[in-house]
Amino acid sequence: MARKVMWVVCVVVGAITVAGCGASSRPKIGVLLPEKYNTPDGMVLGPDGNIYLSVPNCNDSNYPAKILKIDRRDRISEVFTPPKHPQTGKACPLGIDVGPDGNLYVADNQSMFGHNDHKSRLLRVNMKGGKAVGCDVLVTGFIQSNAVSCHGDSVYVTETSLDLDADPMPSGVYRFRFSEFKGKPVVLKPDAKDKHLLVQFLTHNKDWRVGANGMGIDAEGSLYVCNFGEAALLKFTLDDQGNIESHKIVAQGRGMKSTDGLKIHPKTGEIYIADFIDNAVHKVCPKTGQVTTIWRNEDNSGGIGGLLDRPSEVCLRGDKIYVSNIDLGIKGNKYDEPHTISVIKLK
Ligand SMILES: [Ca+2]
Ligand SMILES: [Ca+2]
Repeated sequence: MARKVMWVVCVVVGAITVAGCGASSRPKIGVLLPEKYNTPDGMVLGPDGNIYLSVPNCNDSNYPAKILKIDRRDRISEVFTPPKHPQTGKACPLGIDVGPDGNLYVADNQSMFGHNDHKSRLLRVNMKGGKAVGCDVLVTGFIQSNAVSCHGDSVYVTETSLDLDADPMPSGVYRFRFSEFKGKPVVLKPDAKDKHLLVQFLTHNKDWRVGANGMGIDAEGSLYVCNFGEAALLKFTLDDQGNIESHKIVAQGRGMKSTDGLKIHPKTGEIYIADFIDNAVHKVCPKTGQVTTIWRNEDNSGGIGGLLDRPSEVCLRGDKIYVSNIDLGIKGNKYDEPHTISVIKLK
């Protein structure tokens, strides 16, 4: 049944900003990546205690994209080589999550290789006994599939642009029931007309035309989504039928210049966000919208010594925040060595 897509225009809840970088928050290199894993991005903590890491290698695609794991001692090993798109010859894994079936659900964002013509996909890497045993294409037809979150009977995928020519630019979140993934892939209708589109919203930033990005779902089932170009964190609640019930901007700006990948702390509910533009990691209180900047450093740090170098994703494990430095060579940043996952101690 066709769903009425909810358009959202939000009002910011009251909030104050606390910016500050305590010396003890200084990041270190958690994982030093070799050249063959030159572009780290999406991460998720698996139930086995390993962090699963997407490595799209879009900075130097002489090396194939990989899914790696980072074990409890921060050692890396290969899990899977995602299949190349049959038309583009590239795979570009970004957002990743572990489904209730133990498989990895991975966005394959072809726009990172310049393909903005509905070629992006959602993949499922089938896992057995901790090893990848195959891969299925679940959904095709995204322009820029990005973050992936599994919750309940569904998988949610952010679409970073629904119309690259529109200004302001719409983006949104698609939802698919796991029960739909039988046989052939789901093929999305273009022009934001597909029934799986759950919600859409706008990005006005003309310099950074980047919309829905990082995403997470809290214990109550509320959906948190980053609107990158608006430097905003949005919250949506869903009713029993899975329709959008309420929406608000939890925080916008207030020390954040962009909102990229996010993770929700499983105990405190606080939301950790990678700020790609500002080489920063922030913590947002979901109740008050207070933004605490945990770390920020200047551009062109290179990533030396663990400094942030265009961070795109965070992941929480134990008392550490892991930060992927995607290091895209755009808008003032040079793609350079070292290639790193930074680690910041949680206070
Ligand atoms: Ca750099
Ligand atoms: Ca670097």
